[in-house]
Amino acid sequence: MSAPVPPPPAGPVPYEPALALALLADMVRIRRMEEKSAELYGQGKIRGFLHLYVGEEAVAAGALRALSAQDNVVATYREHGHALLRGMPMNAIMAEMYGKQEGCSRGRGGSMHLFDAATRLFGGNAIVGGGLPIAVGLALADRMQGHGERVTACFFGEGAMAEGAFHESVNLAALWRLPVLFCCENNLYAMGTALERSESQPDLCAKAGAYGLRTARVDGMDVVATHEAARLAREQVARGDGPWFVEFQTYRFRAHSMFDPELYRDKDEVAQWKTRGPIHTFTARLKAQGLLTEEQYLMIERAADEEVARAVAFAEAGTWEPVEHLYRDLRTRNGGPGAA
Ligand SMILES: Cc1ncc(C[n+]2csc(CCOP(=O)(O)OP(=O)(O)O)c2C)c(N)n1
Ligand SMILES: [Mg+2]
Repeated sequence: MSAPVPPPPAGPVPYEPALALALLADMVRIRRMEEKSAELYGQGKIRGFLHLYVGEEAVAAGALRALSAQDNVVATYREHGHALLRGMPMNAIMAEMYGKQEGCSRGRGGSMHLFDAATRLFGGNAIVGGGLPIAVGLALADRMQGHGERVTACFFGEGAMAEGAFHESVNLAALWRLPVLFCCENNLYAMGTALERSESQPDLCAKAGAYGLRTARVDGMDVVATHEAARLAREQVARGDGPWFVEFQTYRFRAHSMFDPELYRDKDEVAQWKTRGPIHTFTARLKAQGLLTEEQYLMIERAADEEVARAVAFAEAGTWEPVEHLYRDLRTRNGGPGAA
């Protein structure tokens, strides 16, 4: 029951070479880190859950480059790319995925719980829709504390829009005109459930618009489109005009997680979407315009591979948290630290 796949993104890239190459490098860094993560998972080095973003890189790359360093970011369990582009060192991400104490959450969270107060990344969240009320709370706190210019960008899958948390969150955000940029990563599936099997209103902008949010729908495989949409929406949110909802229409090229036989979609559909891949289509456009040479592309890839190799070495050399730390961070009933 799959819908026709649109043609690949094309056309001139309206950017100076520096921005164009930075967007490309952002996507390549995510792709290479995640391809390595999949390999490490196969070797049993990374365990637990692992949800890859392969195919969706143009969303994080375009949107995050539209934010200021002071903005808040809230993401899902498919958040390695968001963490990386937000500025979390790849070493800390890889060590966290290994479960080593040098990871950003001391190895206690793993892949789904990347968190970094320094770069204002408020997770990573294993709960579908769990980030939405957190984003609204952050935006409300900013309003109350007088951080008028700050925007909270909240990334979530289209599957979260069938959750109660979505309705409660967008309702309050719209009612109180809070500075939230709702970024829906619509990859058409929530695990094995296609959008039209779970949504009575499959037009997601209409659904968000019903709460009074301003909305935009954009090709999530085209990093120019994602960047432009996010930039315009962020500007308006920062002006105090209330929340925006941007639907990024994207596709994941790999399984939902590492345990998914993918029985719910045709191989043909996946192959067709791969022709829309955000990295190779953007590369071809840049080359056609004379903004990128093959040599430059290879340098970007090599730099990403070297960064990945360093991160893996860092994680390998990392250490396990000692067992005496078992009660660290636990709170007792009276609110004090747990007995060690
Ligand atoms: C509250 C809740 N319900 C169910 C799950 C199990 N679950 C994990 S991922 C997922 C699919 C979510 O799909 P979507 O929001 O579209 O994000 P995507 O994985 O496609 O990026 C589900 C149902 C969960 N983690 N949390
Ligand atoms: Mg989805």
